Amino acid sequence: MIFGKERQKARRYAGAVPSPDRSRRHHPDFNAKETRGWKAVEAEGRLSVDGWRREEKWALDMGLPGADVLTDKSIPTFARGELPHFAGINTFLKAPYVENVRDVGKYDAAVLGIPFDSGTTYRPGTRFGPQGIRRISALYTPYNYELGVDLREQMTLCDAGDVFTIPANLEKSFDQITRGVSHVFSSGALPIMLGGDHSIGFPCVRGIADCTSKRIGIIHFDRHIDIQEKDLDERMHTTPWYWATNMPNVSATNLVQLGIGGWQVPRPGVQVARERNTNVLTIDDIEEMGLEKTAEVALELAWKDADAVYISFDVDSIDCGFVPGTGWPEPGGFLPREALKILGLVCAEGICGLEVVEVSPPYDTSDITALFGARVVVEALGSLVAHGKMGSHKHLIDKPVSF
Ligand SMILES: [Mn+2]
Repeated sequence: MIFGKERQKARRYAGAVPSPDRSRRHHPDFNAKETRGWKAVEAEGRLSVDGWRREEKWALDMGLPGADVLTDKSIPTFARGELPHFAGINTFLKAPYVENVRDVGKYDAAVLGIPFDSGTTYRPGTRFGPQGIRRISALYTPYNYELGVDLREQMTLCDAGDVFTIPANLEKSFDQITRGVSHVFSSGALPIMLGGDHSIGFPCVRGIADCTSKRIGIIHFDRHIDIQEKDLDERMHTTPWYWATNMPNVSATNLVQLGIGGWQVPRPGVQVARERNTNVLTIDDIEEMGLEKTAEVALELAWKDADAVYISFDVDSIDCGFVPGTGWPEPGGFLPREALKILGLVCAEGICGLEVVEVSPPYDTSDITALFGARVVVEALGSLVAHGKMGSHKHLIDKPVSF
């Protein structure tokens, strides 16, 4: 440690003054406190590169070796795998497309699109959500710096494609969605759903709840309460939790609703939340409590006498300045980094499924809403991997379905 005048002097020559023990430090303050930034640099060195090398080898095999003039001999003639980010046929994160959906259980997690917007009560367009999220997910590498995880090295992910929804019929679509989610969940792969409007919350949770006798809690990020019985005479995107919490193993007292508030919360939904005793935290509650405490409280309530937790992430929980491409934009929600922080913390305990809903590419600007949707998925996967919880849902499957 250096103090007083010596420290001042060292500061002036920061960058030129090697630290006593760690010569790569750029600033003497790094010696006093190990920064997360540096810890992450070190953590990368402990990650395997085997999956990456395997992918390069596969790419050369599938895409033919590149032209002789190239010095990088890992580049194929036809783009295969991660690179270049602007090329290729997009699945989510360029994960393998599982054409035969019976093979989905060979993977730790499976992304499935639910292109459905017939439950919208204002702006439509979320039927293009899965395509929008997949396309912009090509920006991402499978590696996260702060977490020190590499999904390609530490888990297997596939893209099962989209559920065949029926645009003119909510009920037929719900049954199709439940069947698709049940199939994936029963296979052992963790189901990750790309919506779609929020009406899919009910059939998605039902798809999991049908395959288990265990009890499921829900952590719900939203500006809207989404628990009225009907809207416009149908089970629209304002209603999923009314129907989900009617199921015997999905209790409303394990429903934790984060970020609810503003001028778009229908009173019929508030009445049901009160009757059923759900757990609602506003943005002000969360700000006062802090992000860590919020996650702690959410976990405590969602897991109380429950065996698993499902995450439902509505992108409109974020301040509408960050998510223009959504069905019911509302100012005053989360900052993106706040919601991502809470999401990572709650996923650290393990989840039985995740949905990201209400991404509407036709209303989006520069793909930023779709990008945030993709980020929600990778953030959840990263947290599961970092905390050793990938696969923790498998013990729940005691009533698997087969079609
Ligand atoms: Mn919403």
